[in-house]
Amino acid sequence: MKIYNWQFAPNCRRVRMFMLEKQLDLPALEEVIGDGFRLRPAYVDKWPHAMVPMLETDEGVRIGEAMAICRYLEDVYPEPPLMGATAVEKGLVEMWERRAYDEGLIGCAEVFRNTHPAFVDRGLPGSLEPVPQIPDLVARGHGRVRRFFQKFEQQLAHSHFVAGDRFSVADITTLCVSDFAKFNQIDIPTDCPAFARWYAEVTIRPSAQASR
Ligand SMILES: N[C@@H](CCC(=O)N[C@@H](CS)C(=O)NCC(=O)O)C(=O)O
Repeated sequence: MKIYNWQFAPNCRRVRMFMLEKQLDLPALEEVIGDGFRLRPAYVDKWPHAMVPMLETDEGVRIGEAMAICRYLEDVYPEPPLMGATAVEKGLVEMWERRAYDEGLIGCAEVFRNTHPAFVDRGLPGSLEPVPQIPDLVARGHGRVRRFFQKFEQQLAHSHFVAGDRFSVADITTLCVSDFAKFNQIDIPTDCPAFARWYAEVTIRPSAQASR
């Protein structure tokens, strides 16, 4: 098994942290970022979706999309379950993971991709043609991330982990969002004490440290 990786990228970290929580040794990681934070042409030729992460099985099957990769790994390595053990848990984990991604990670990506000078013509990932930055999306991204923190604060005020009593992939995505927000100079808001309690606990997990 091999994973095509960009060490900085939050979506790649989601997969690395997932594997580390499963106590799996990370497989071969091929770093596919070249000059100017651009994917190497050889990788784009191989994977025209032009995004990471991508997992390649020993049989040569290629799976993109972080959660699709995690789903595959969960089936092959079921213990410990990170996507829910019961039907209800599975539904709740998927709901919270999706919210963390849509509302948190995409909000941060709006800020990052529409401000960083290396992404001037790369407002969206995965496009082989230029996509200009849109400055108005920066304020929209900030609003999205603010609402993400507020929503997750309400959840974490009465739930130990994001999707309930058990650590799950929803916590992994939420941690990756939190650190991506920090990279964009967006801290956990001071009126989110439950989120800060959760972050302090999850960020010291060995998987969180080793996946950085
Ligand atoms: N929906 C995809 C998103 C993947 C994605 O956006 N990957 C970014 C890195 S975090 C990427 O490949 N960027 C390449 C680029 O900017 O050229 C997933 O969940 O895996």
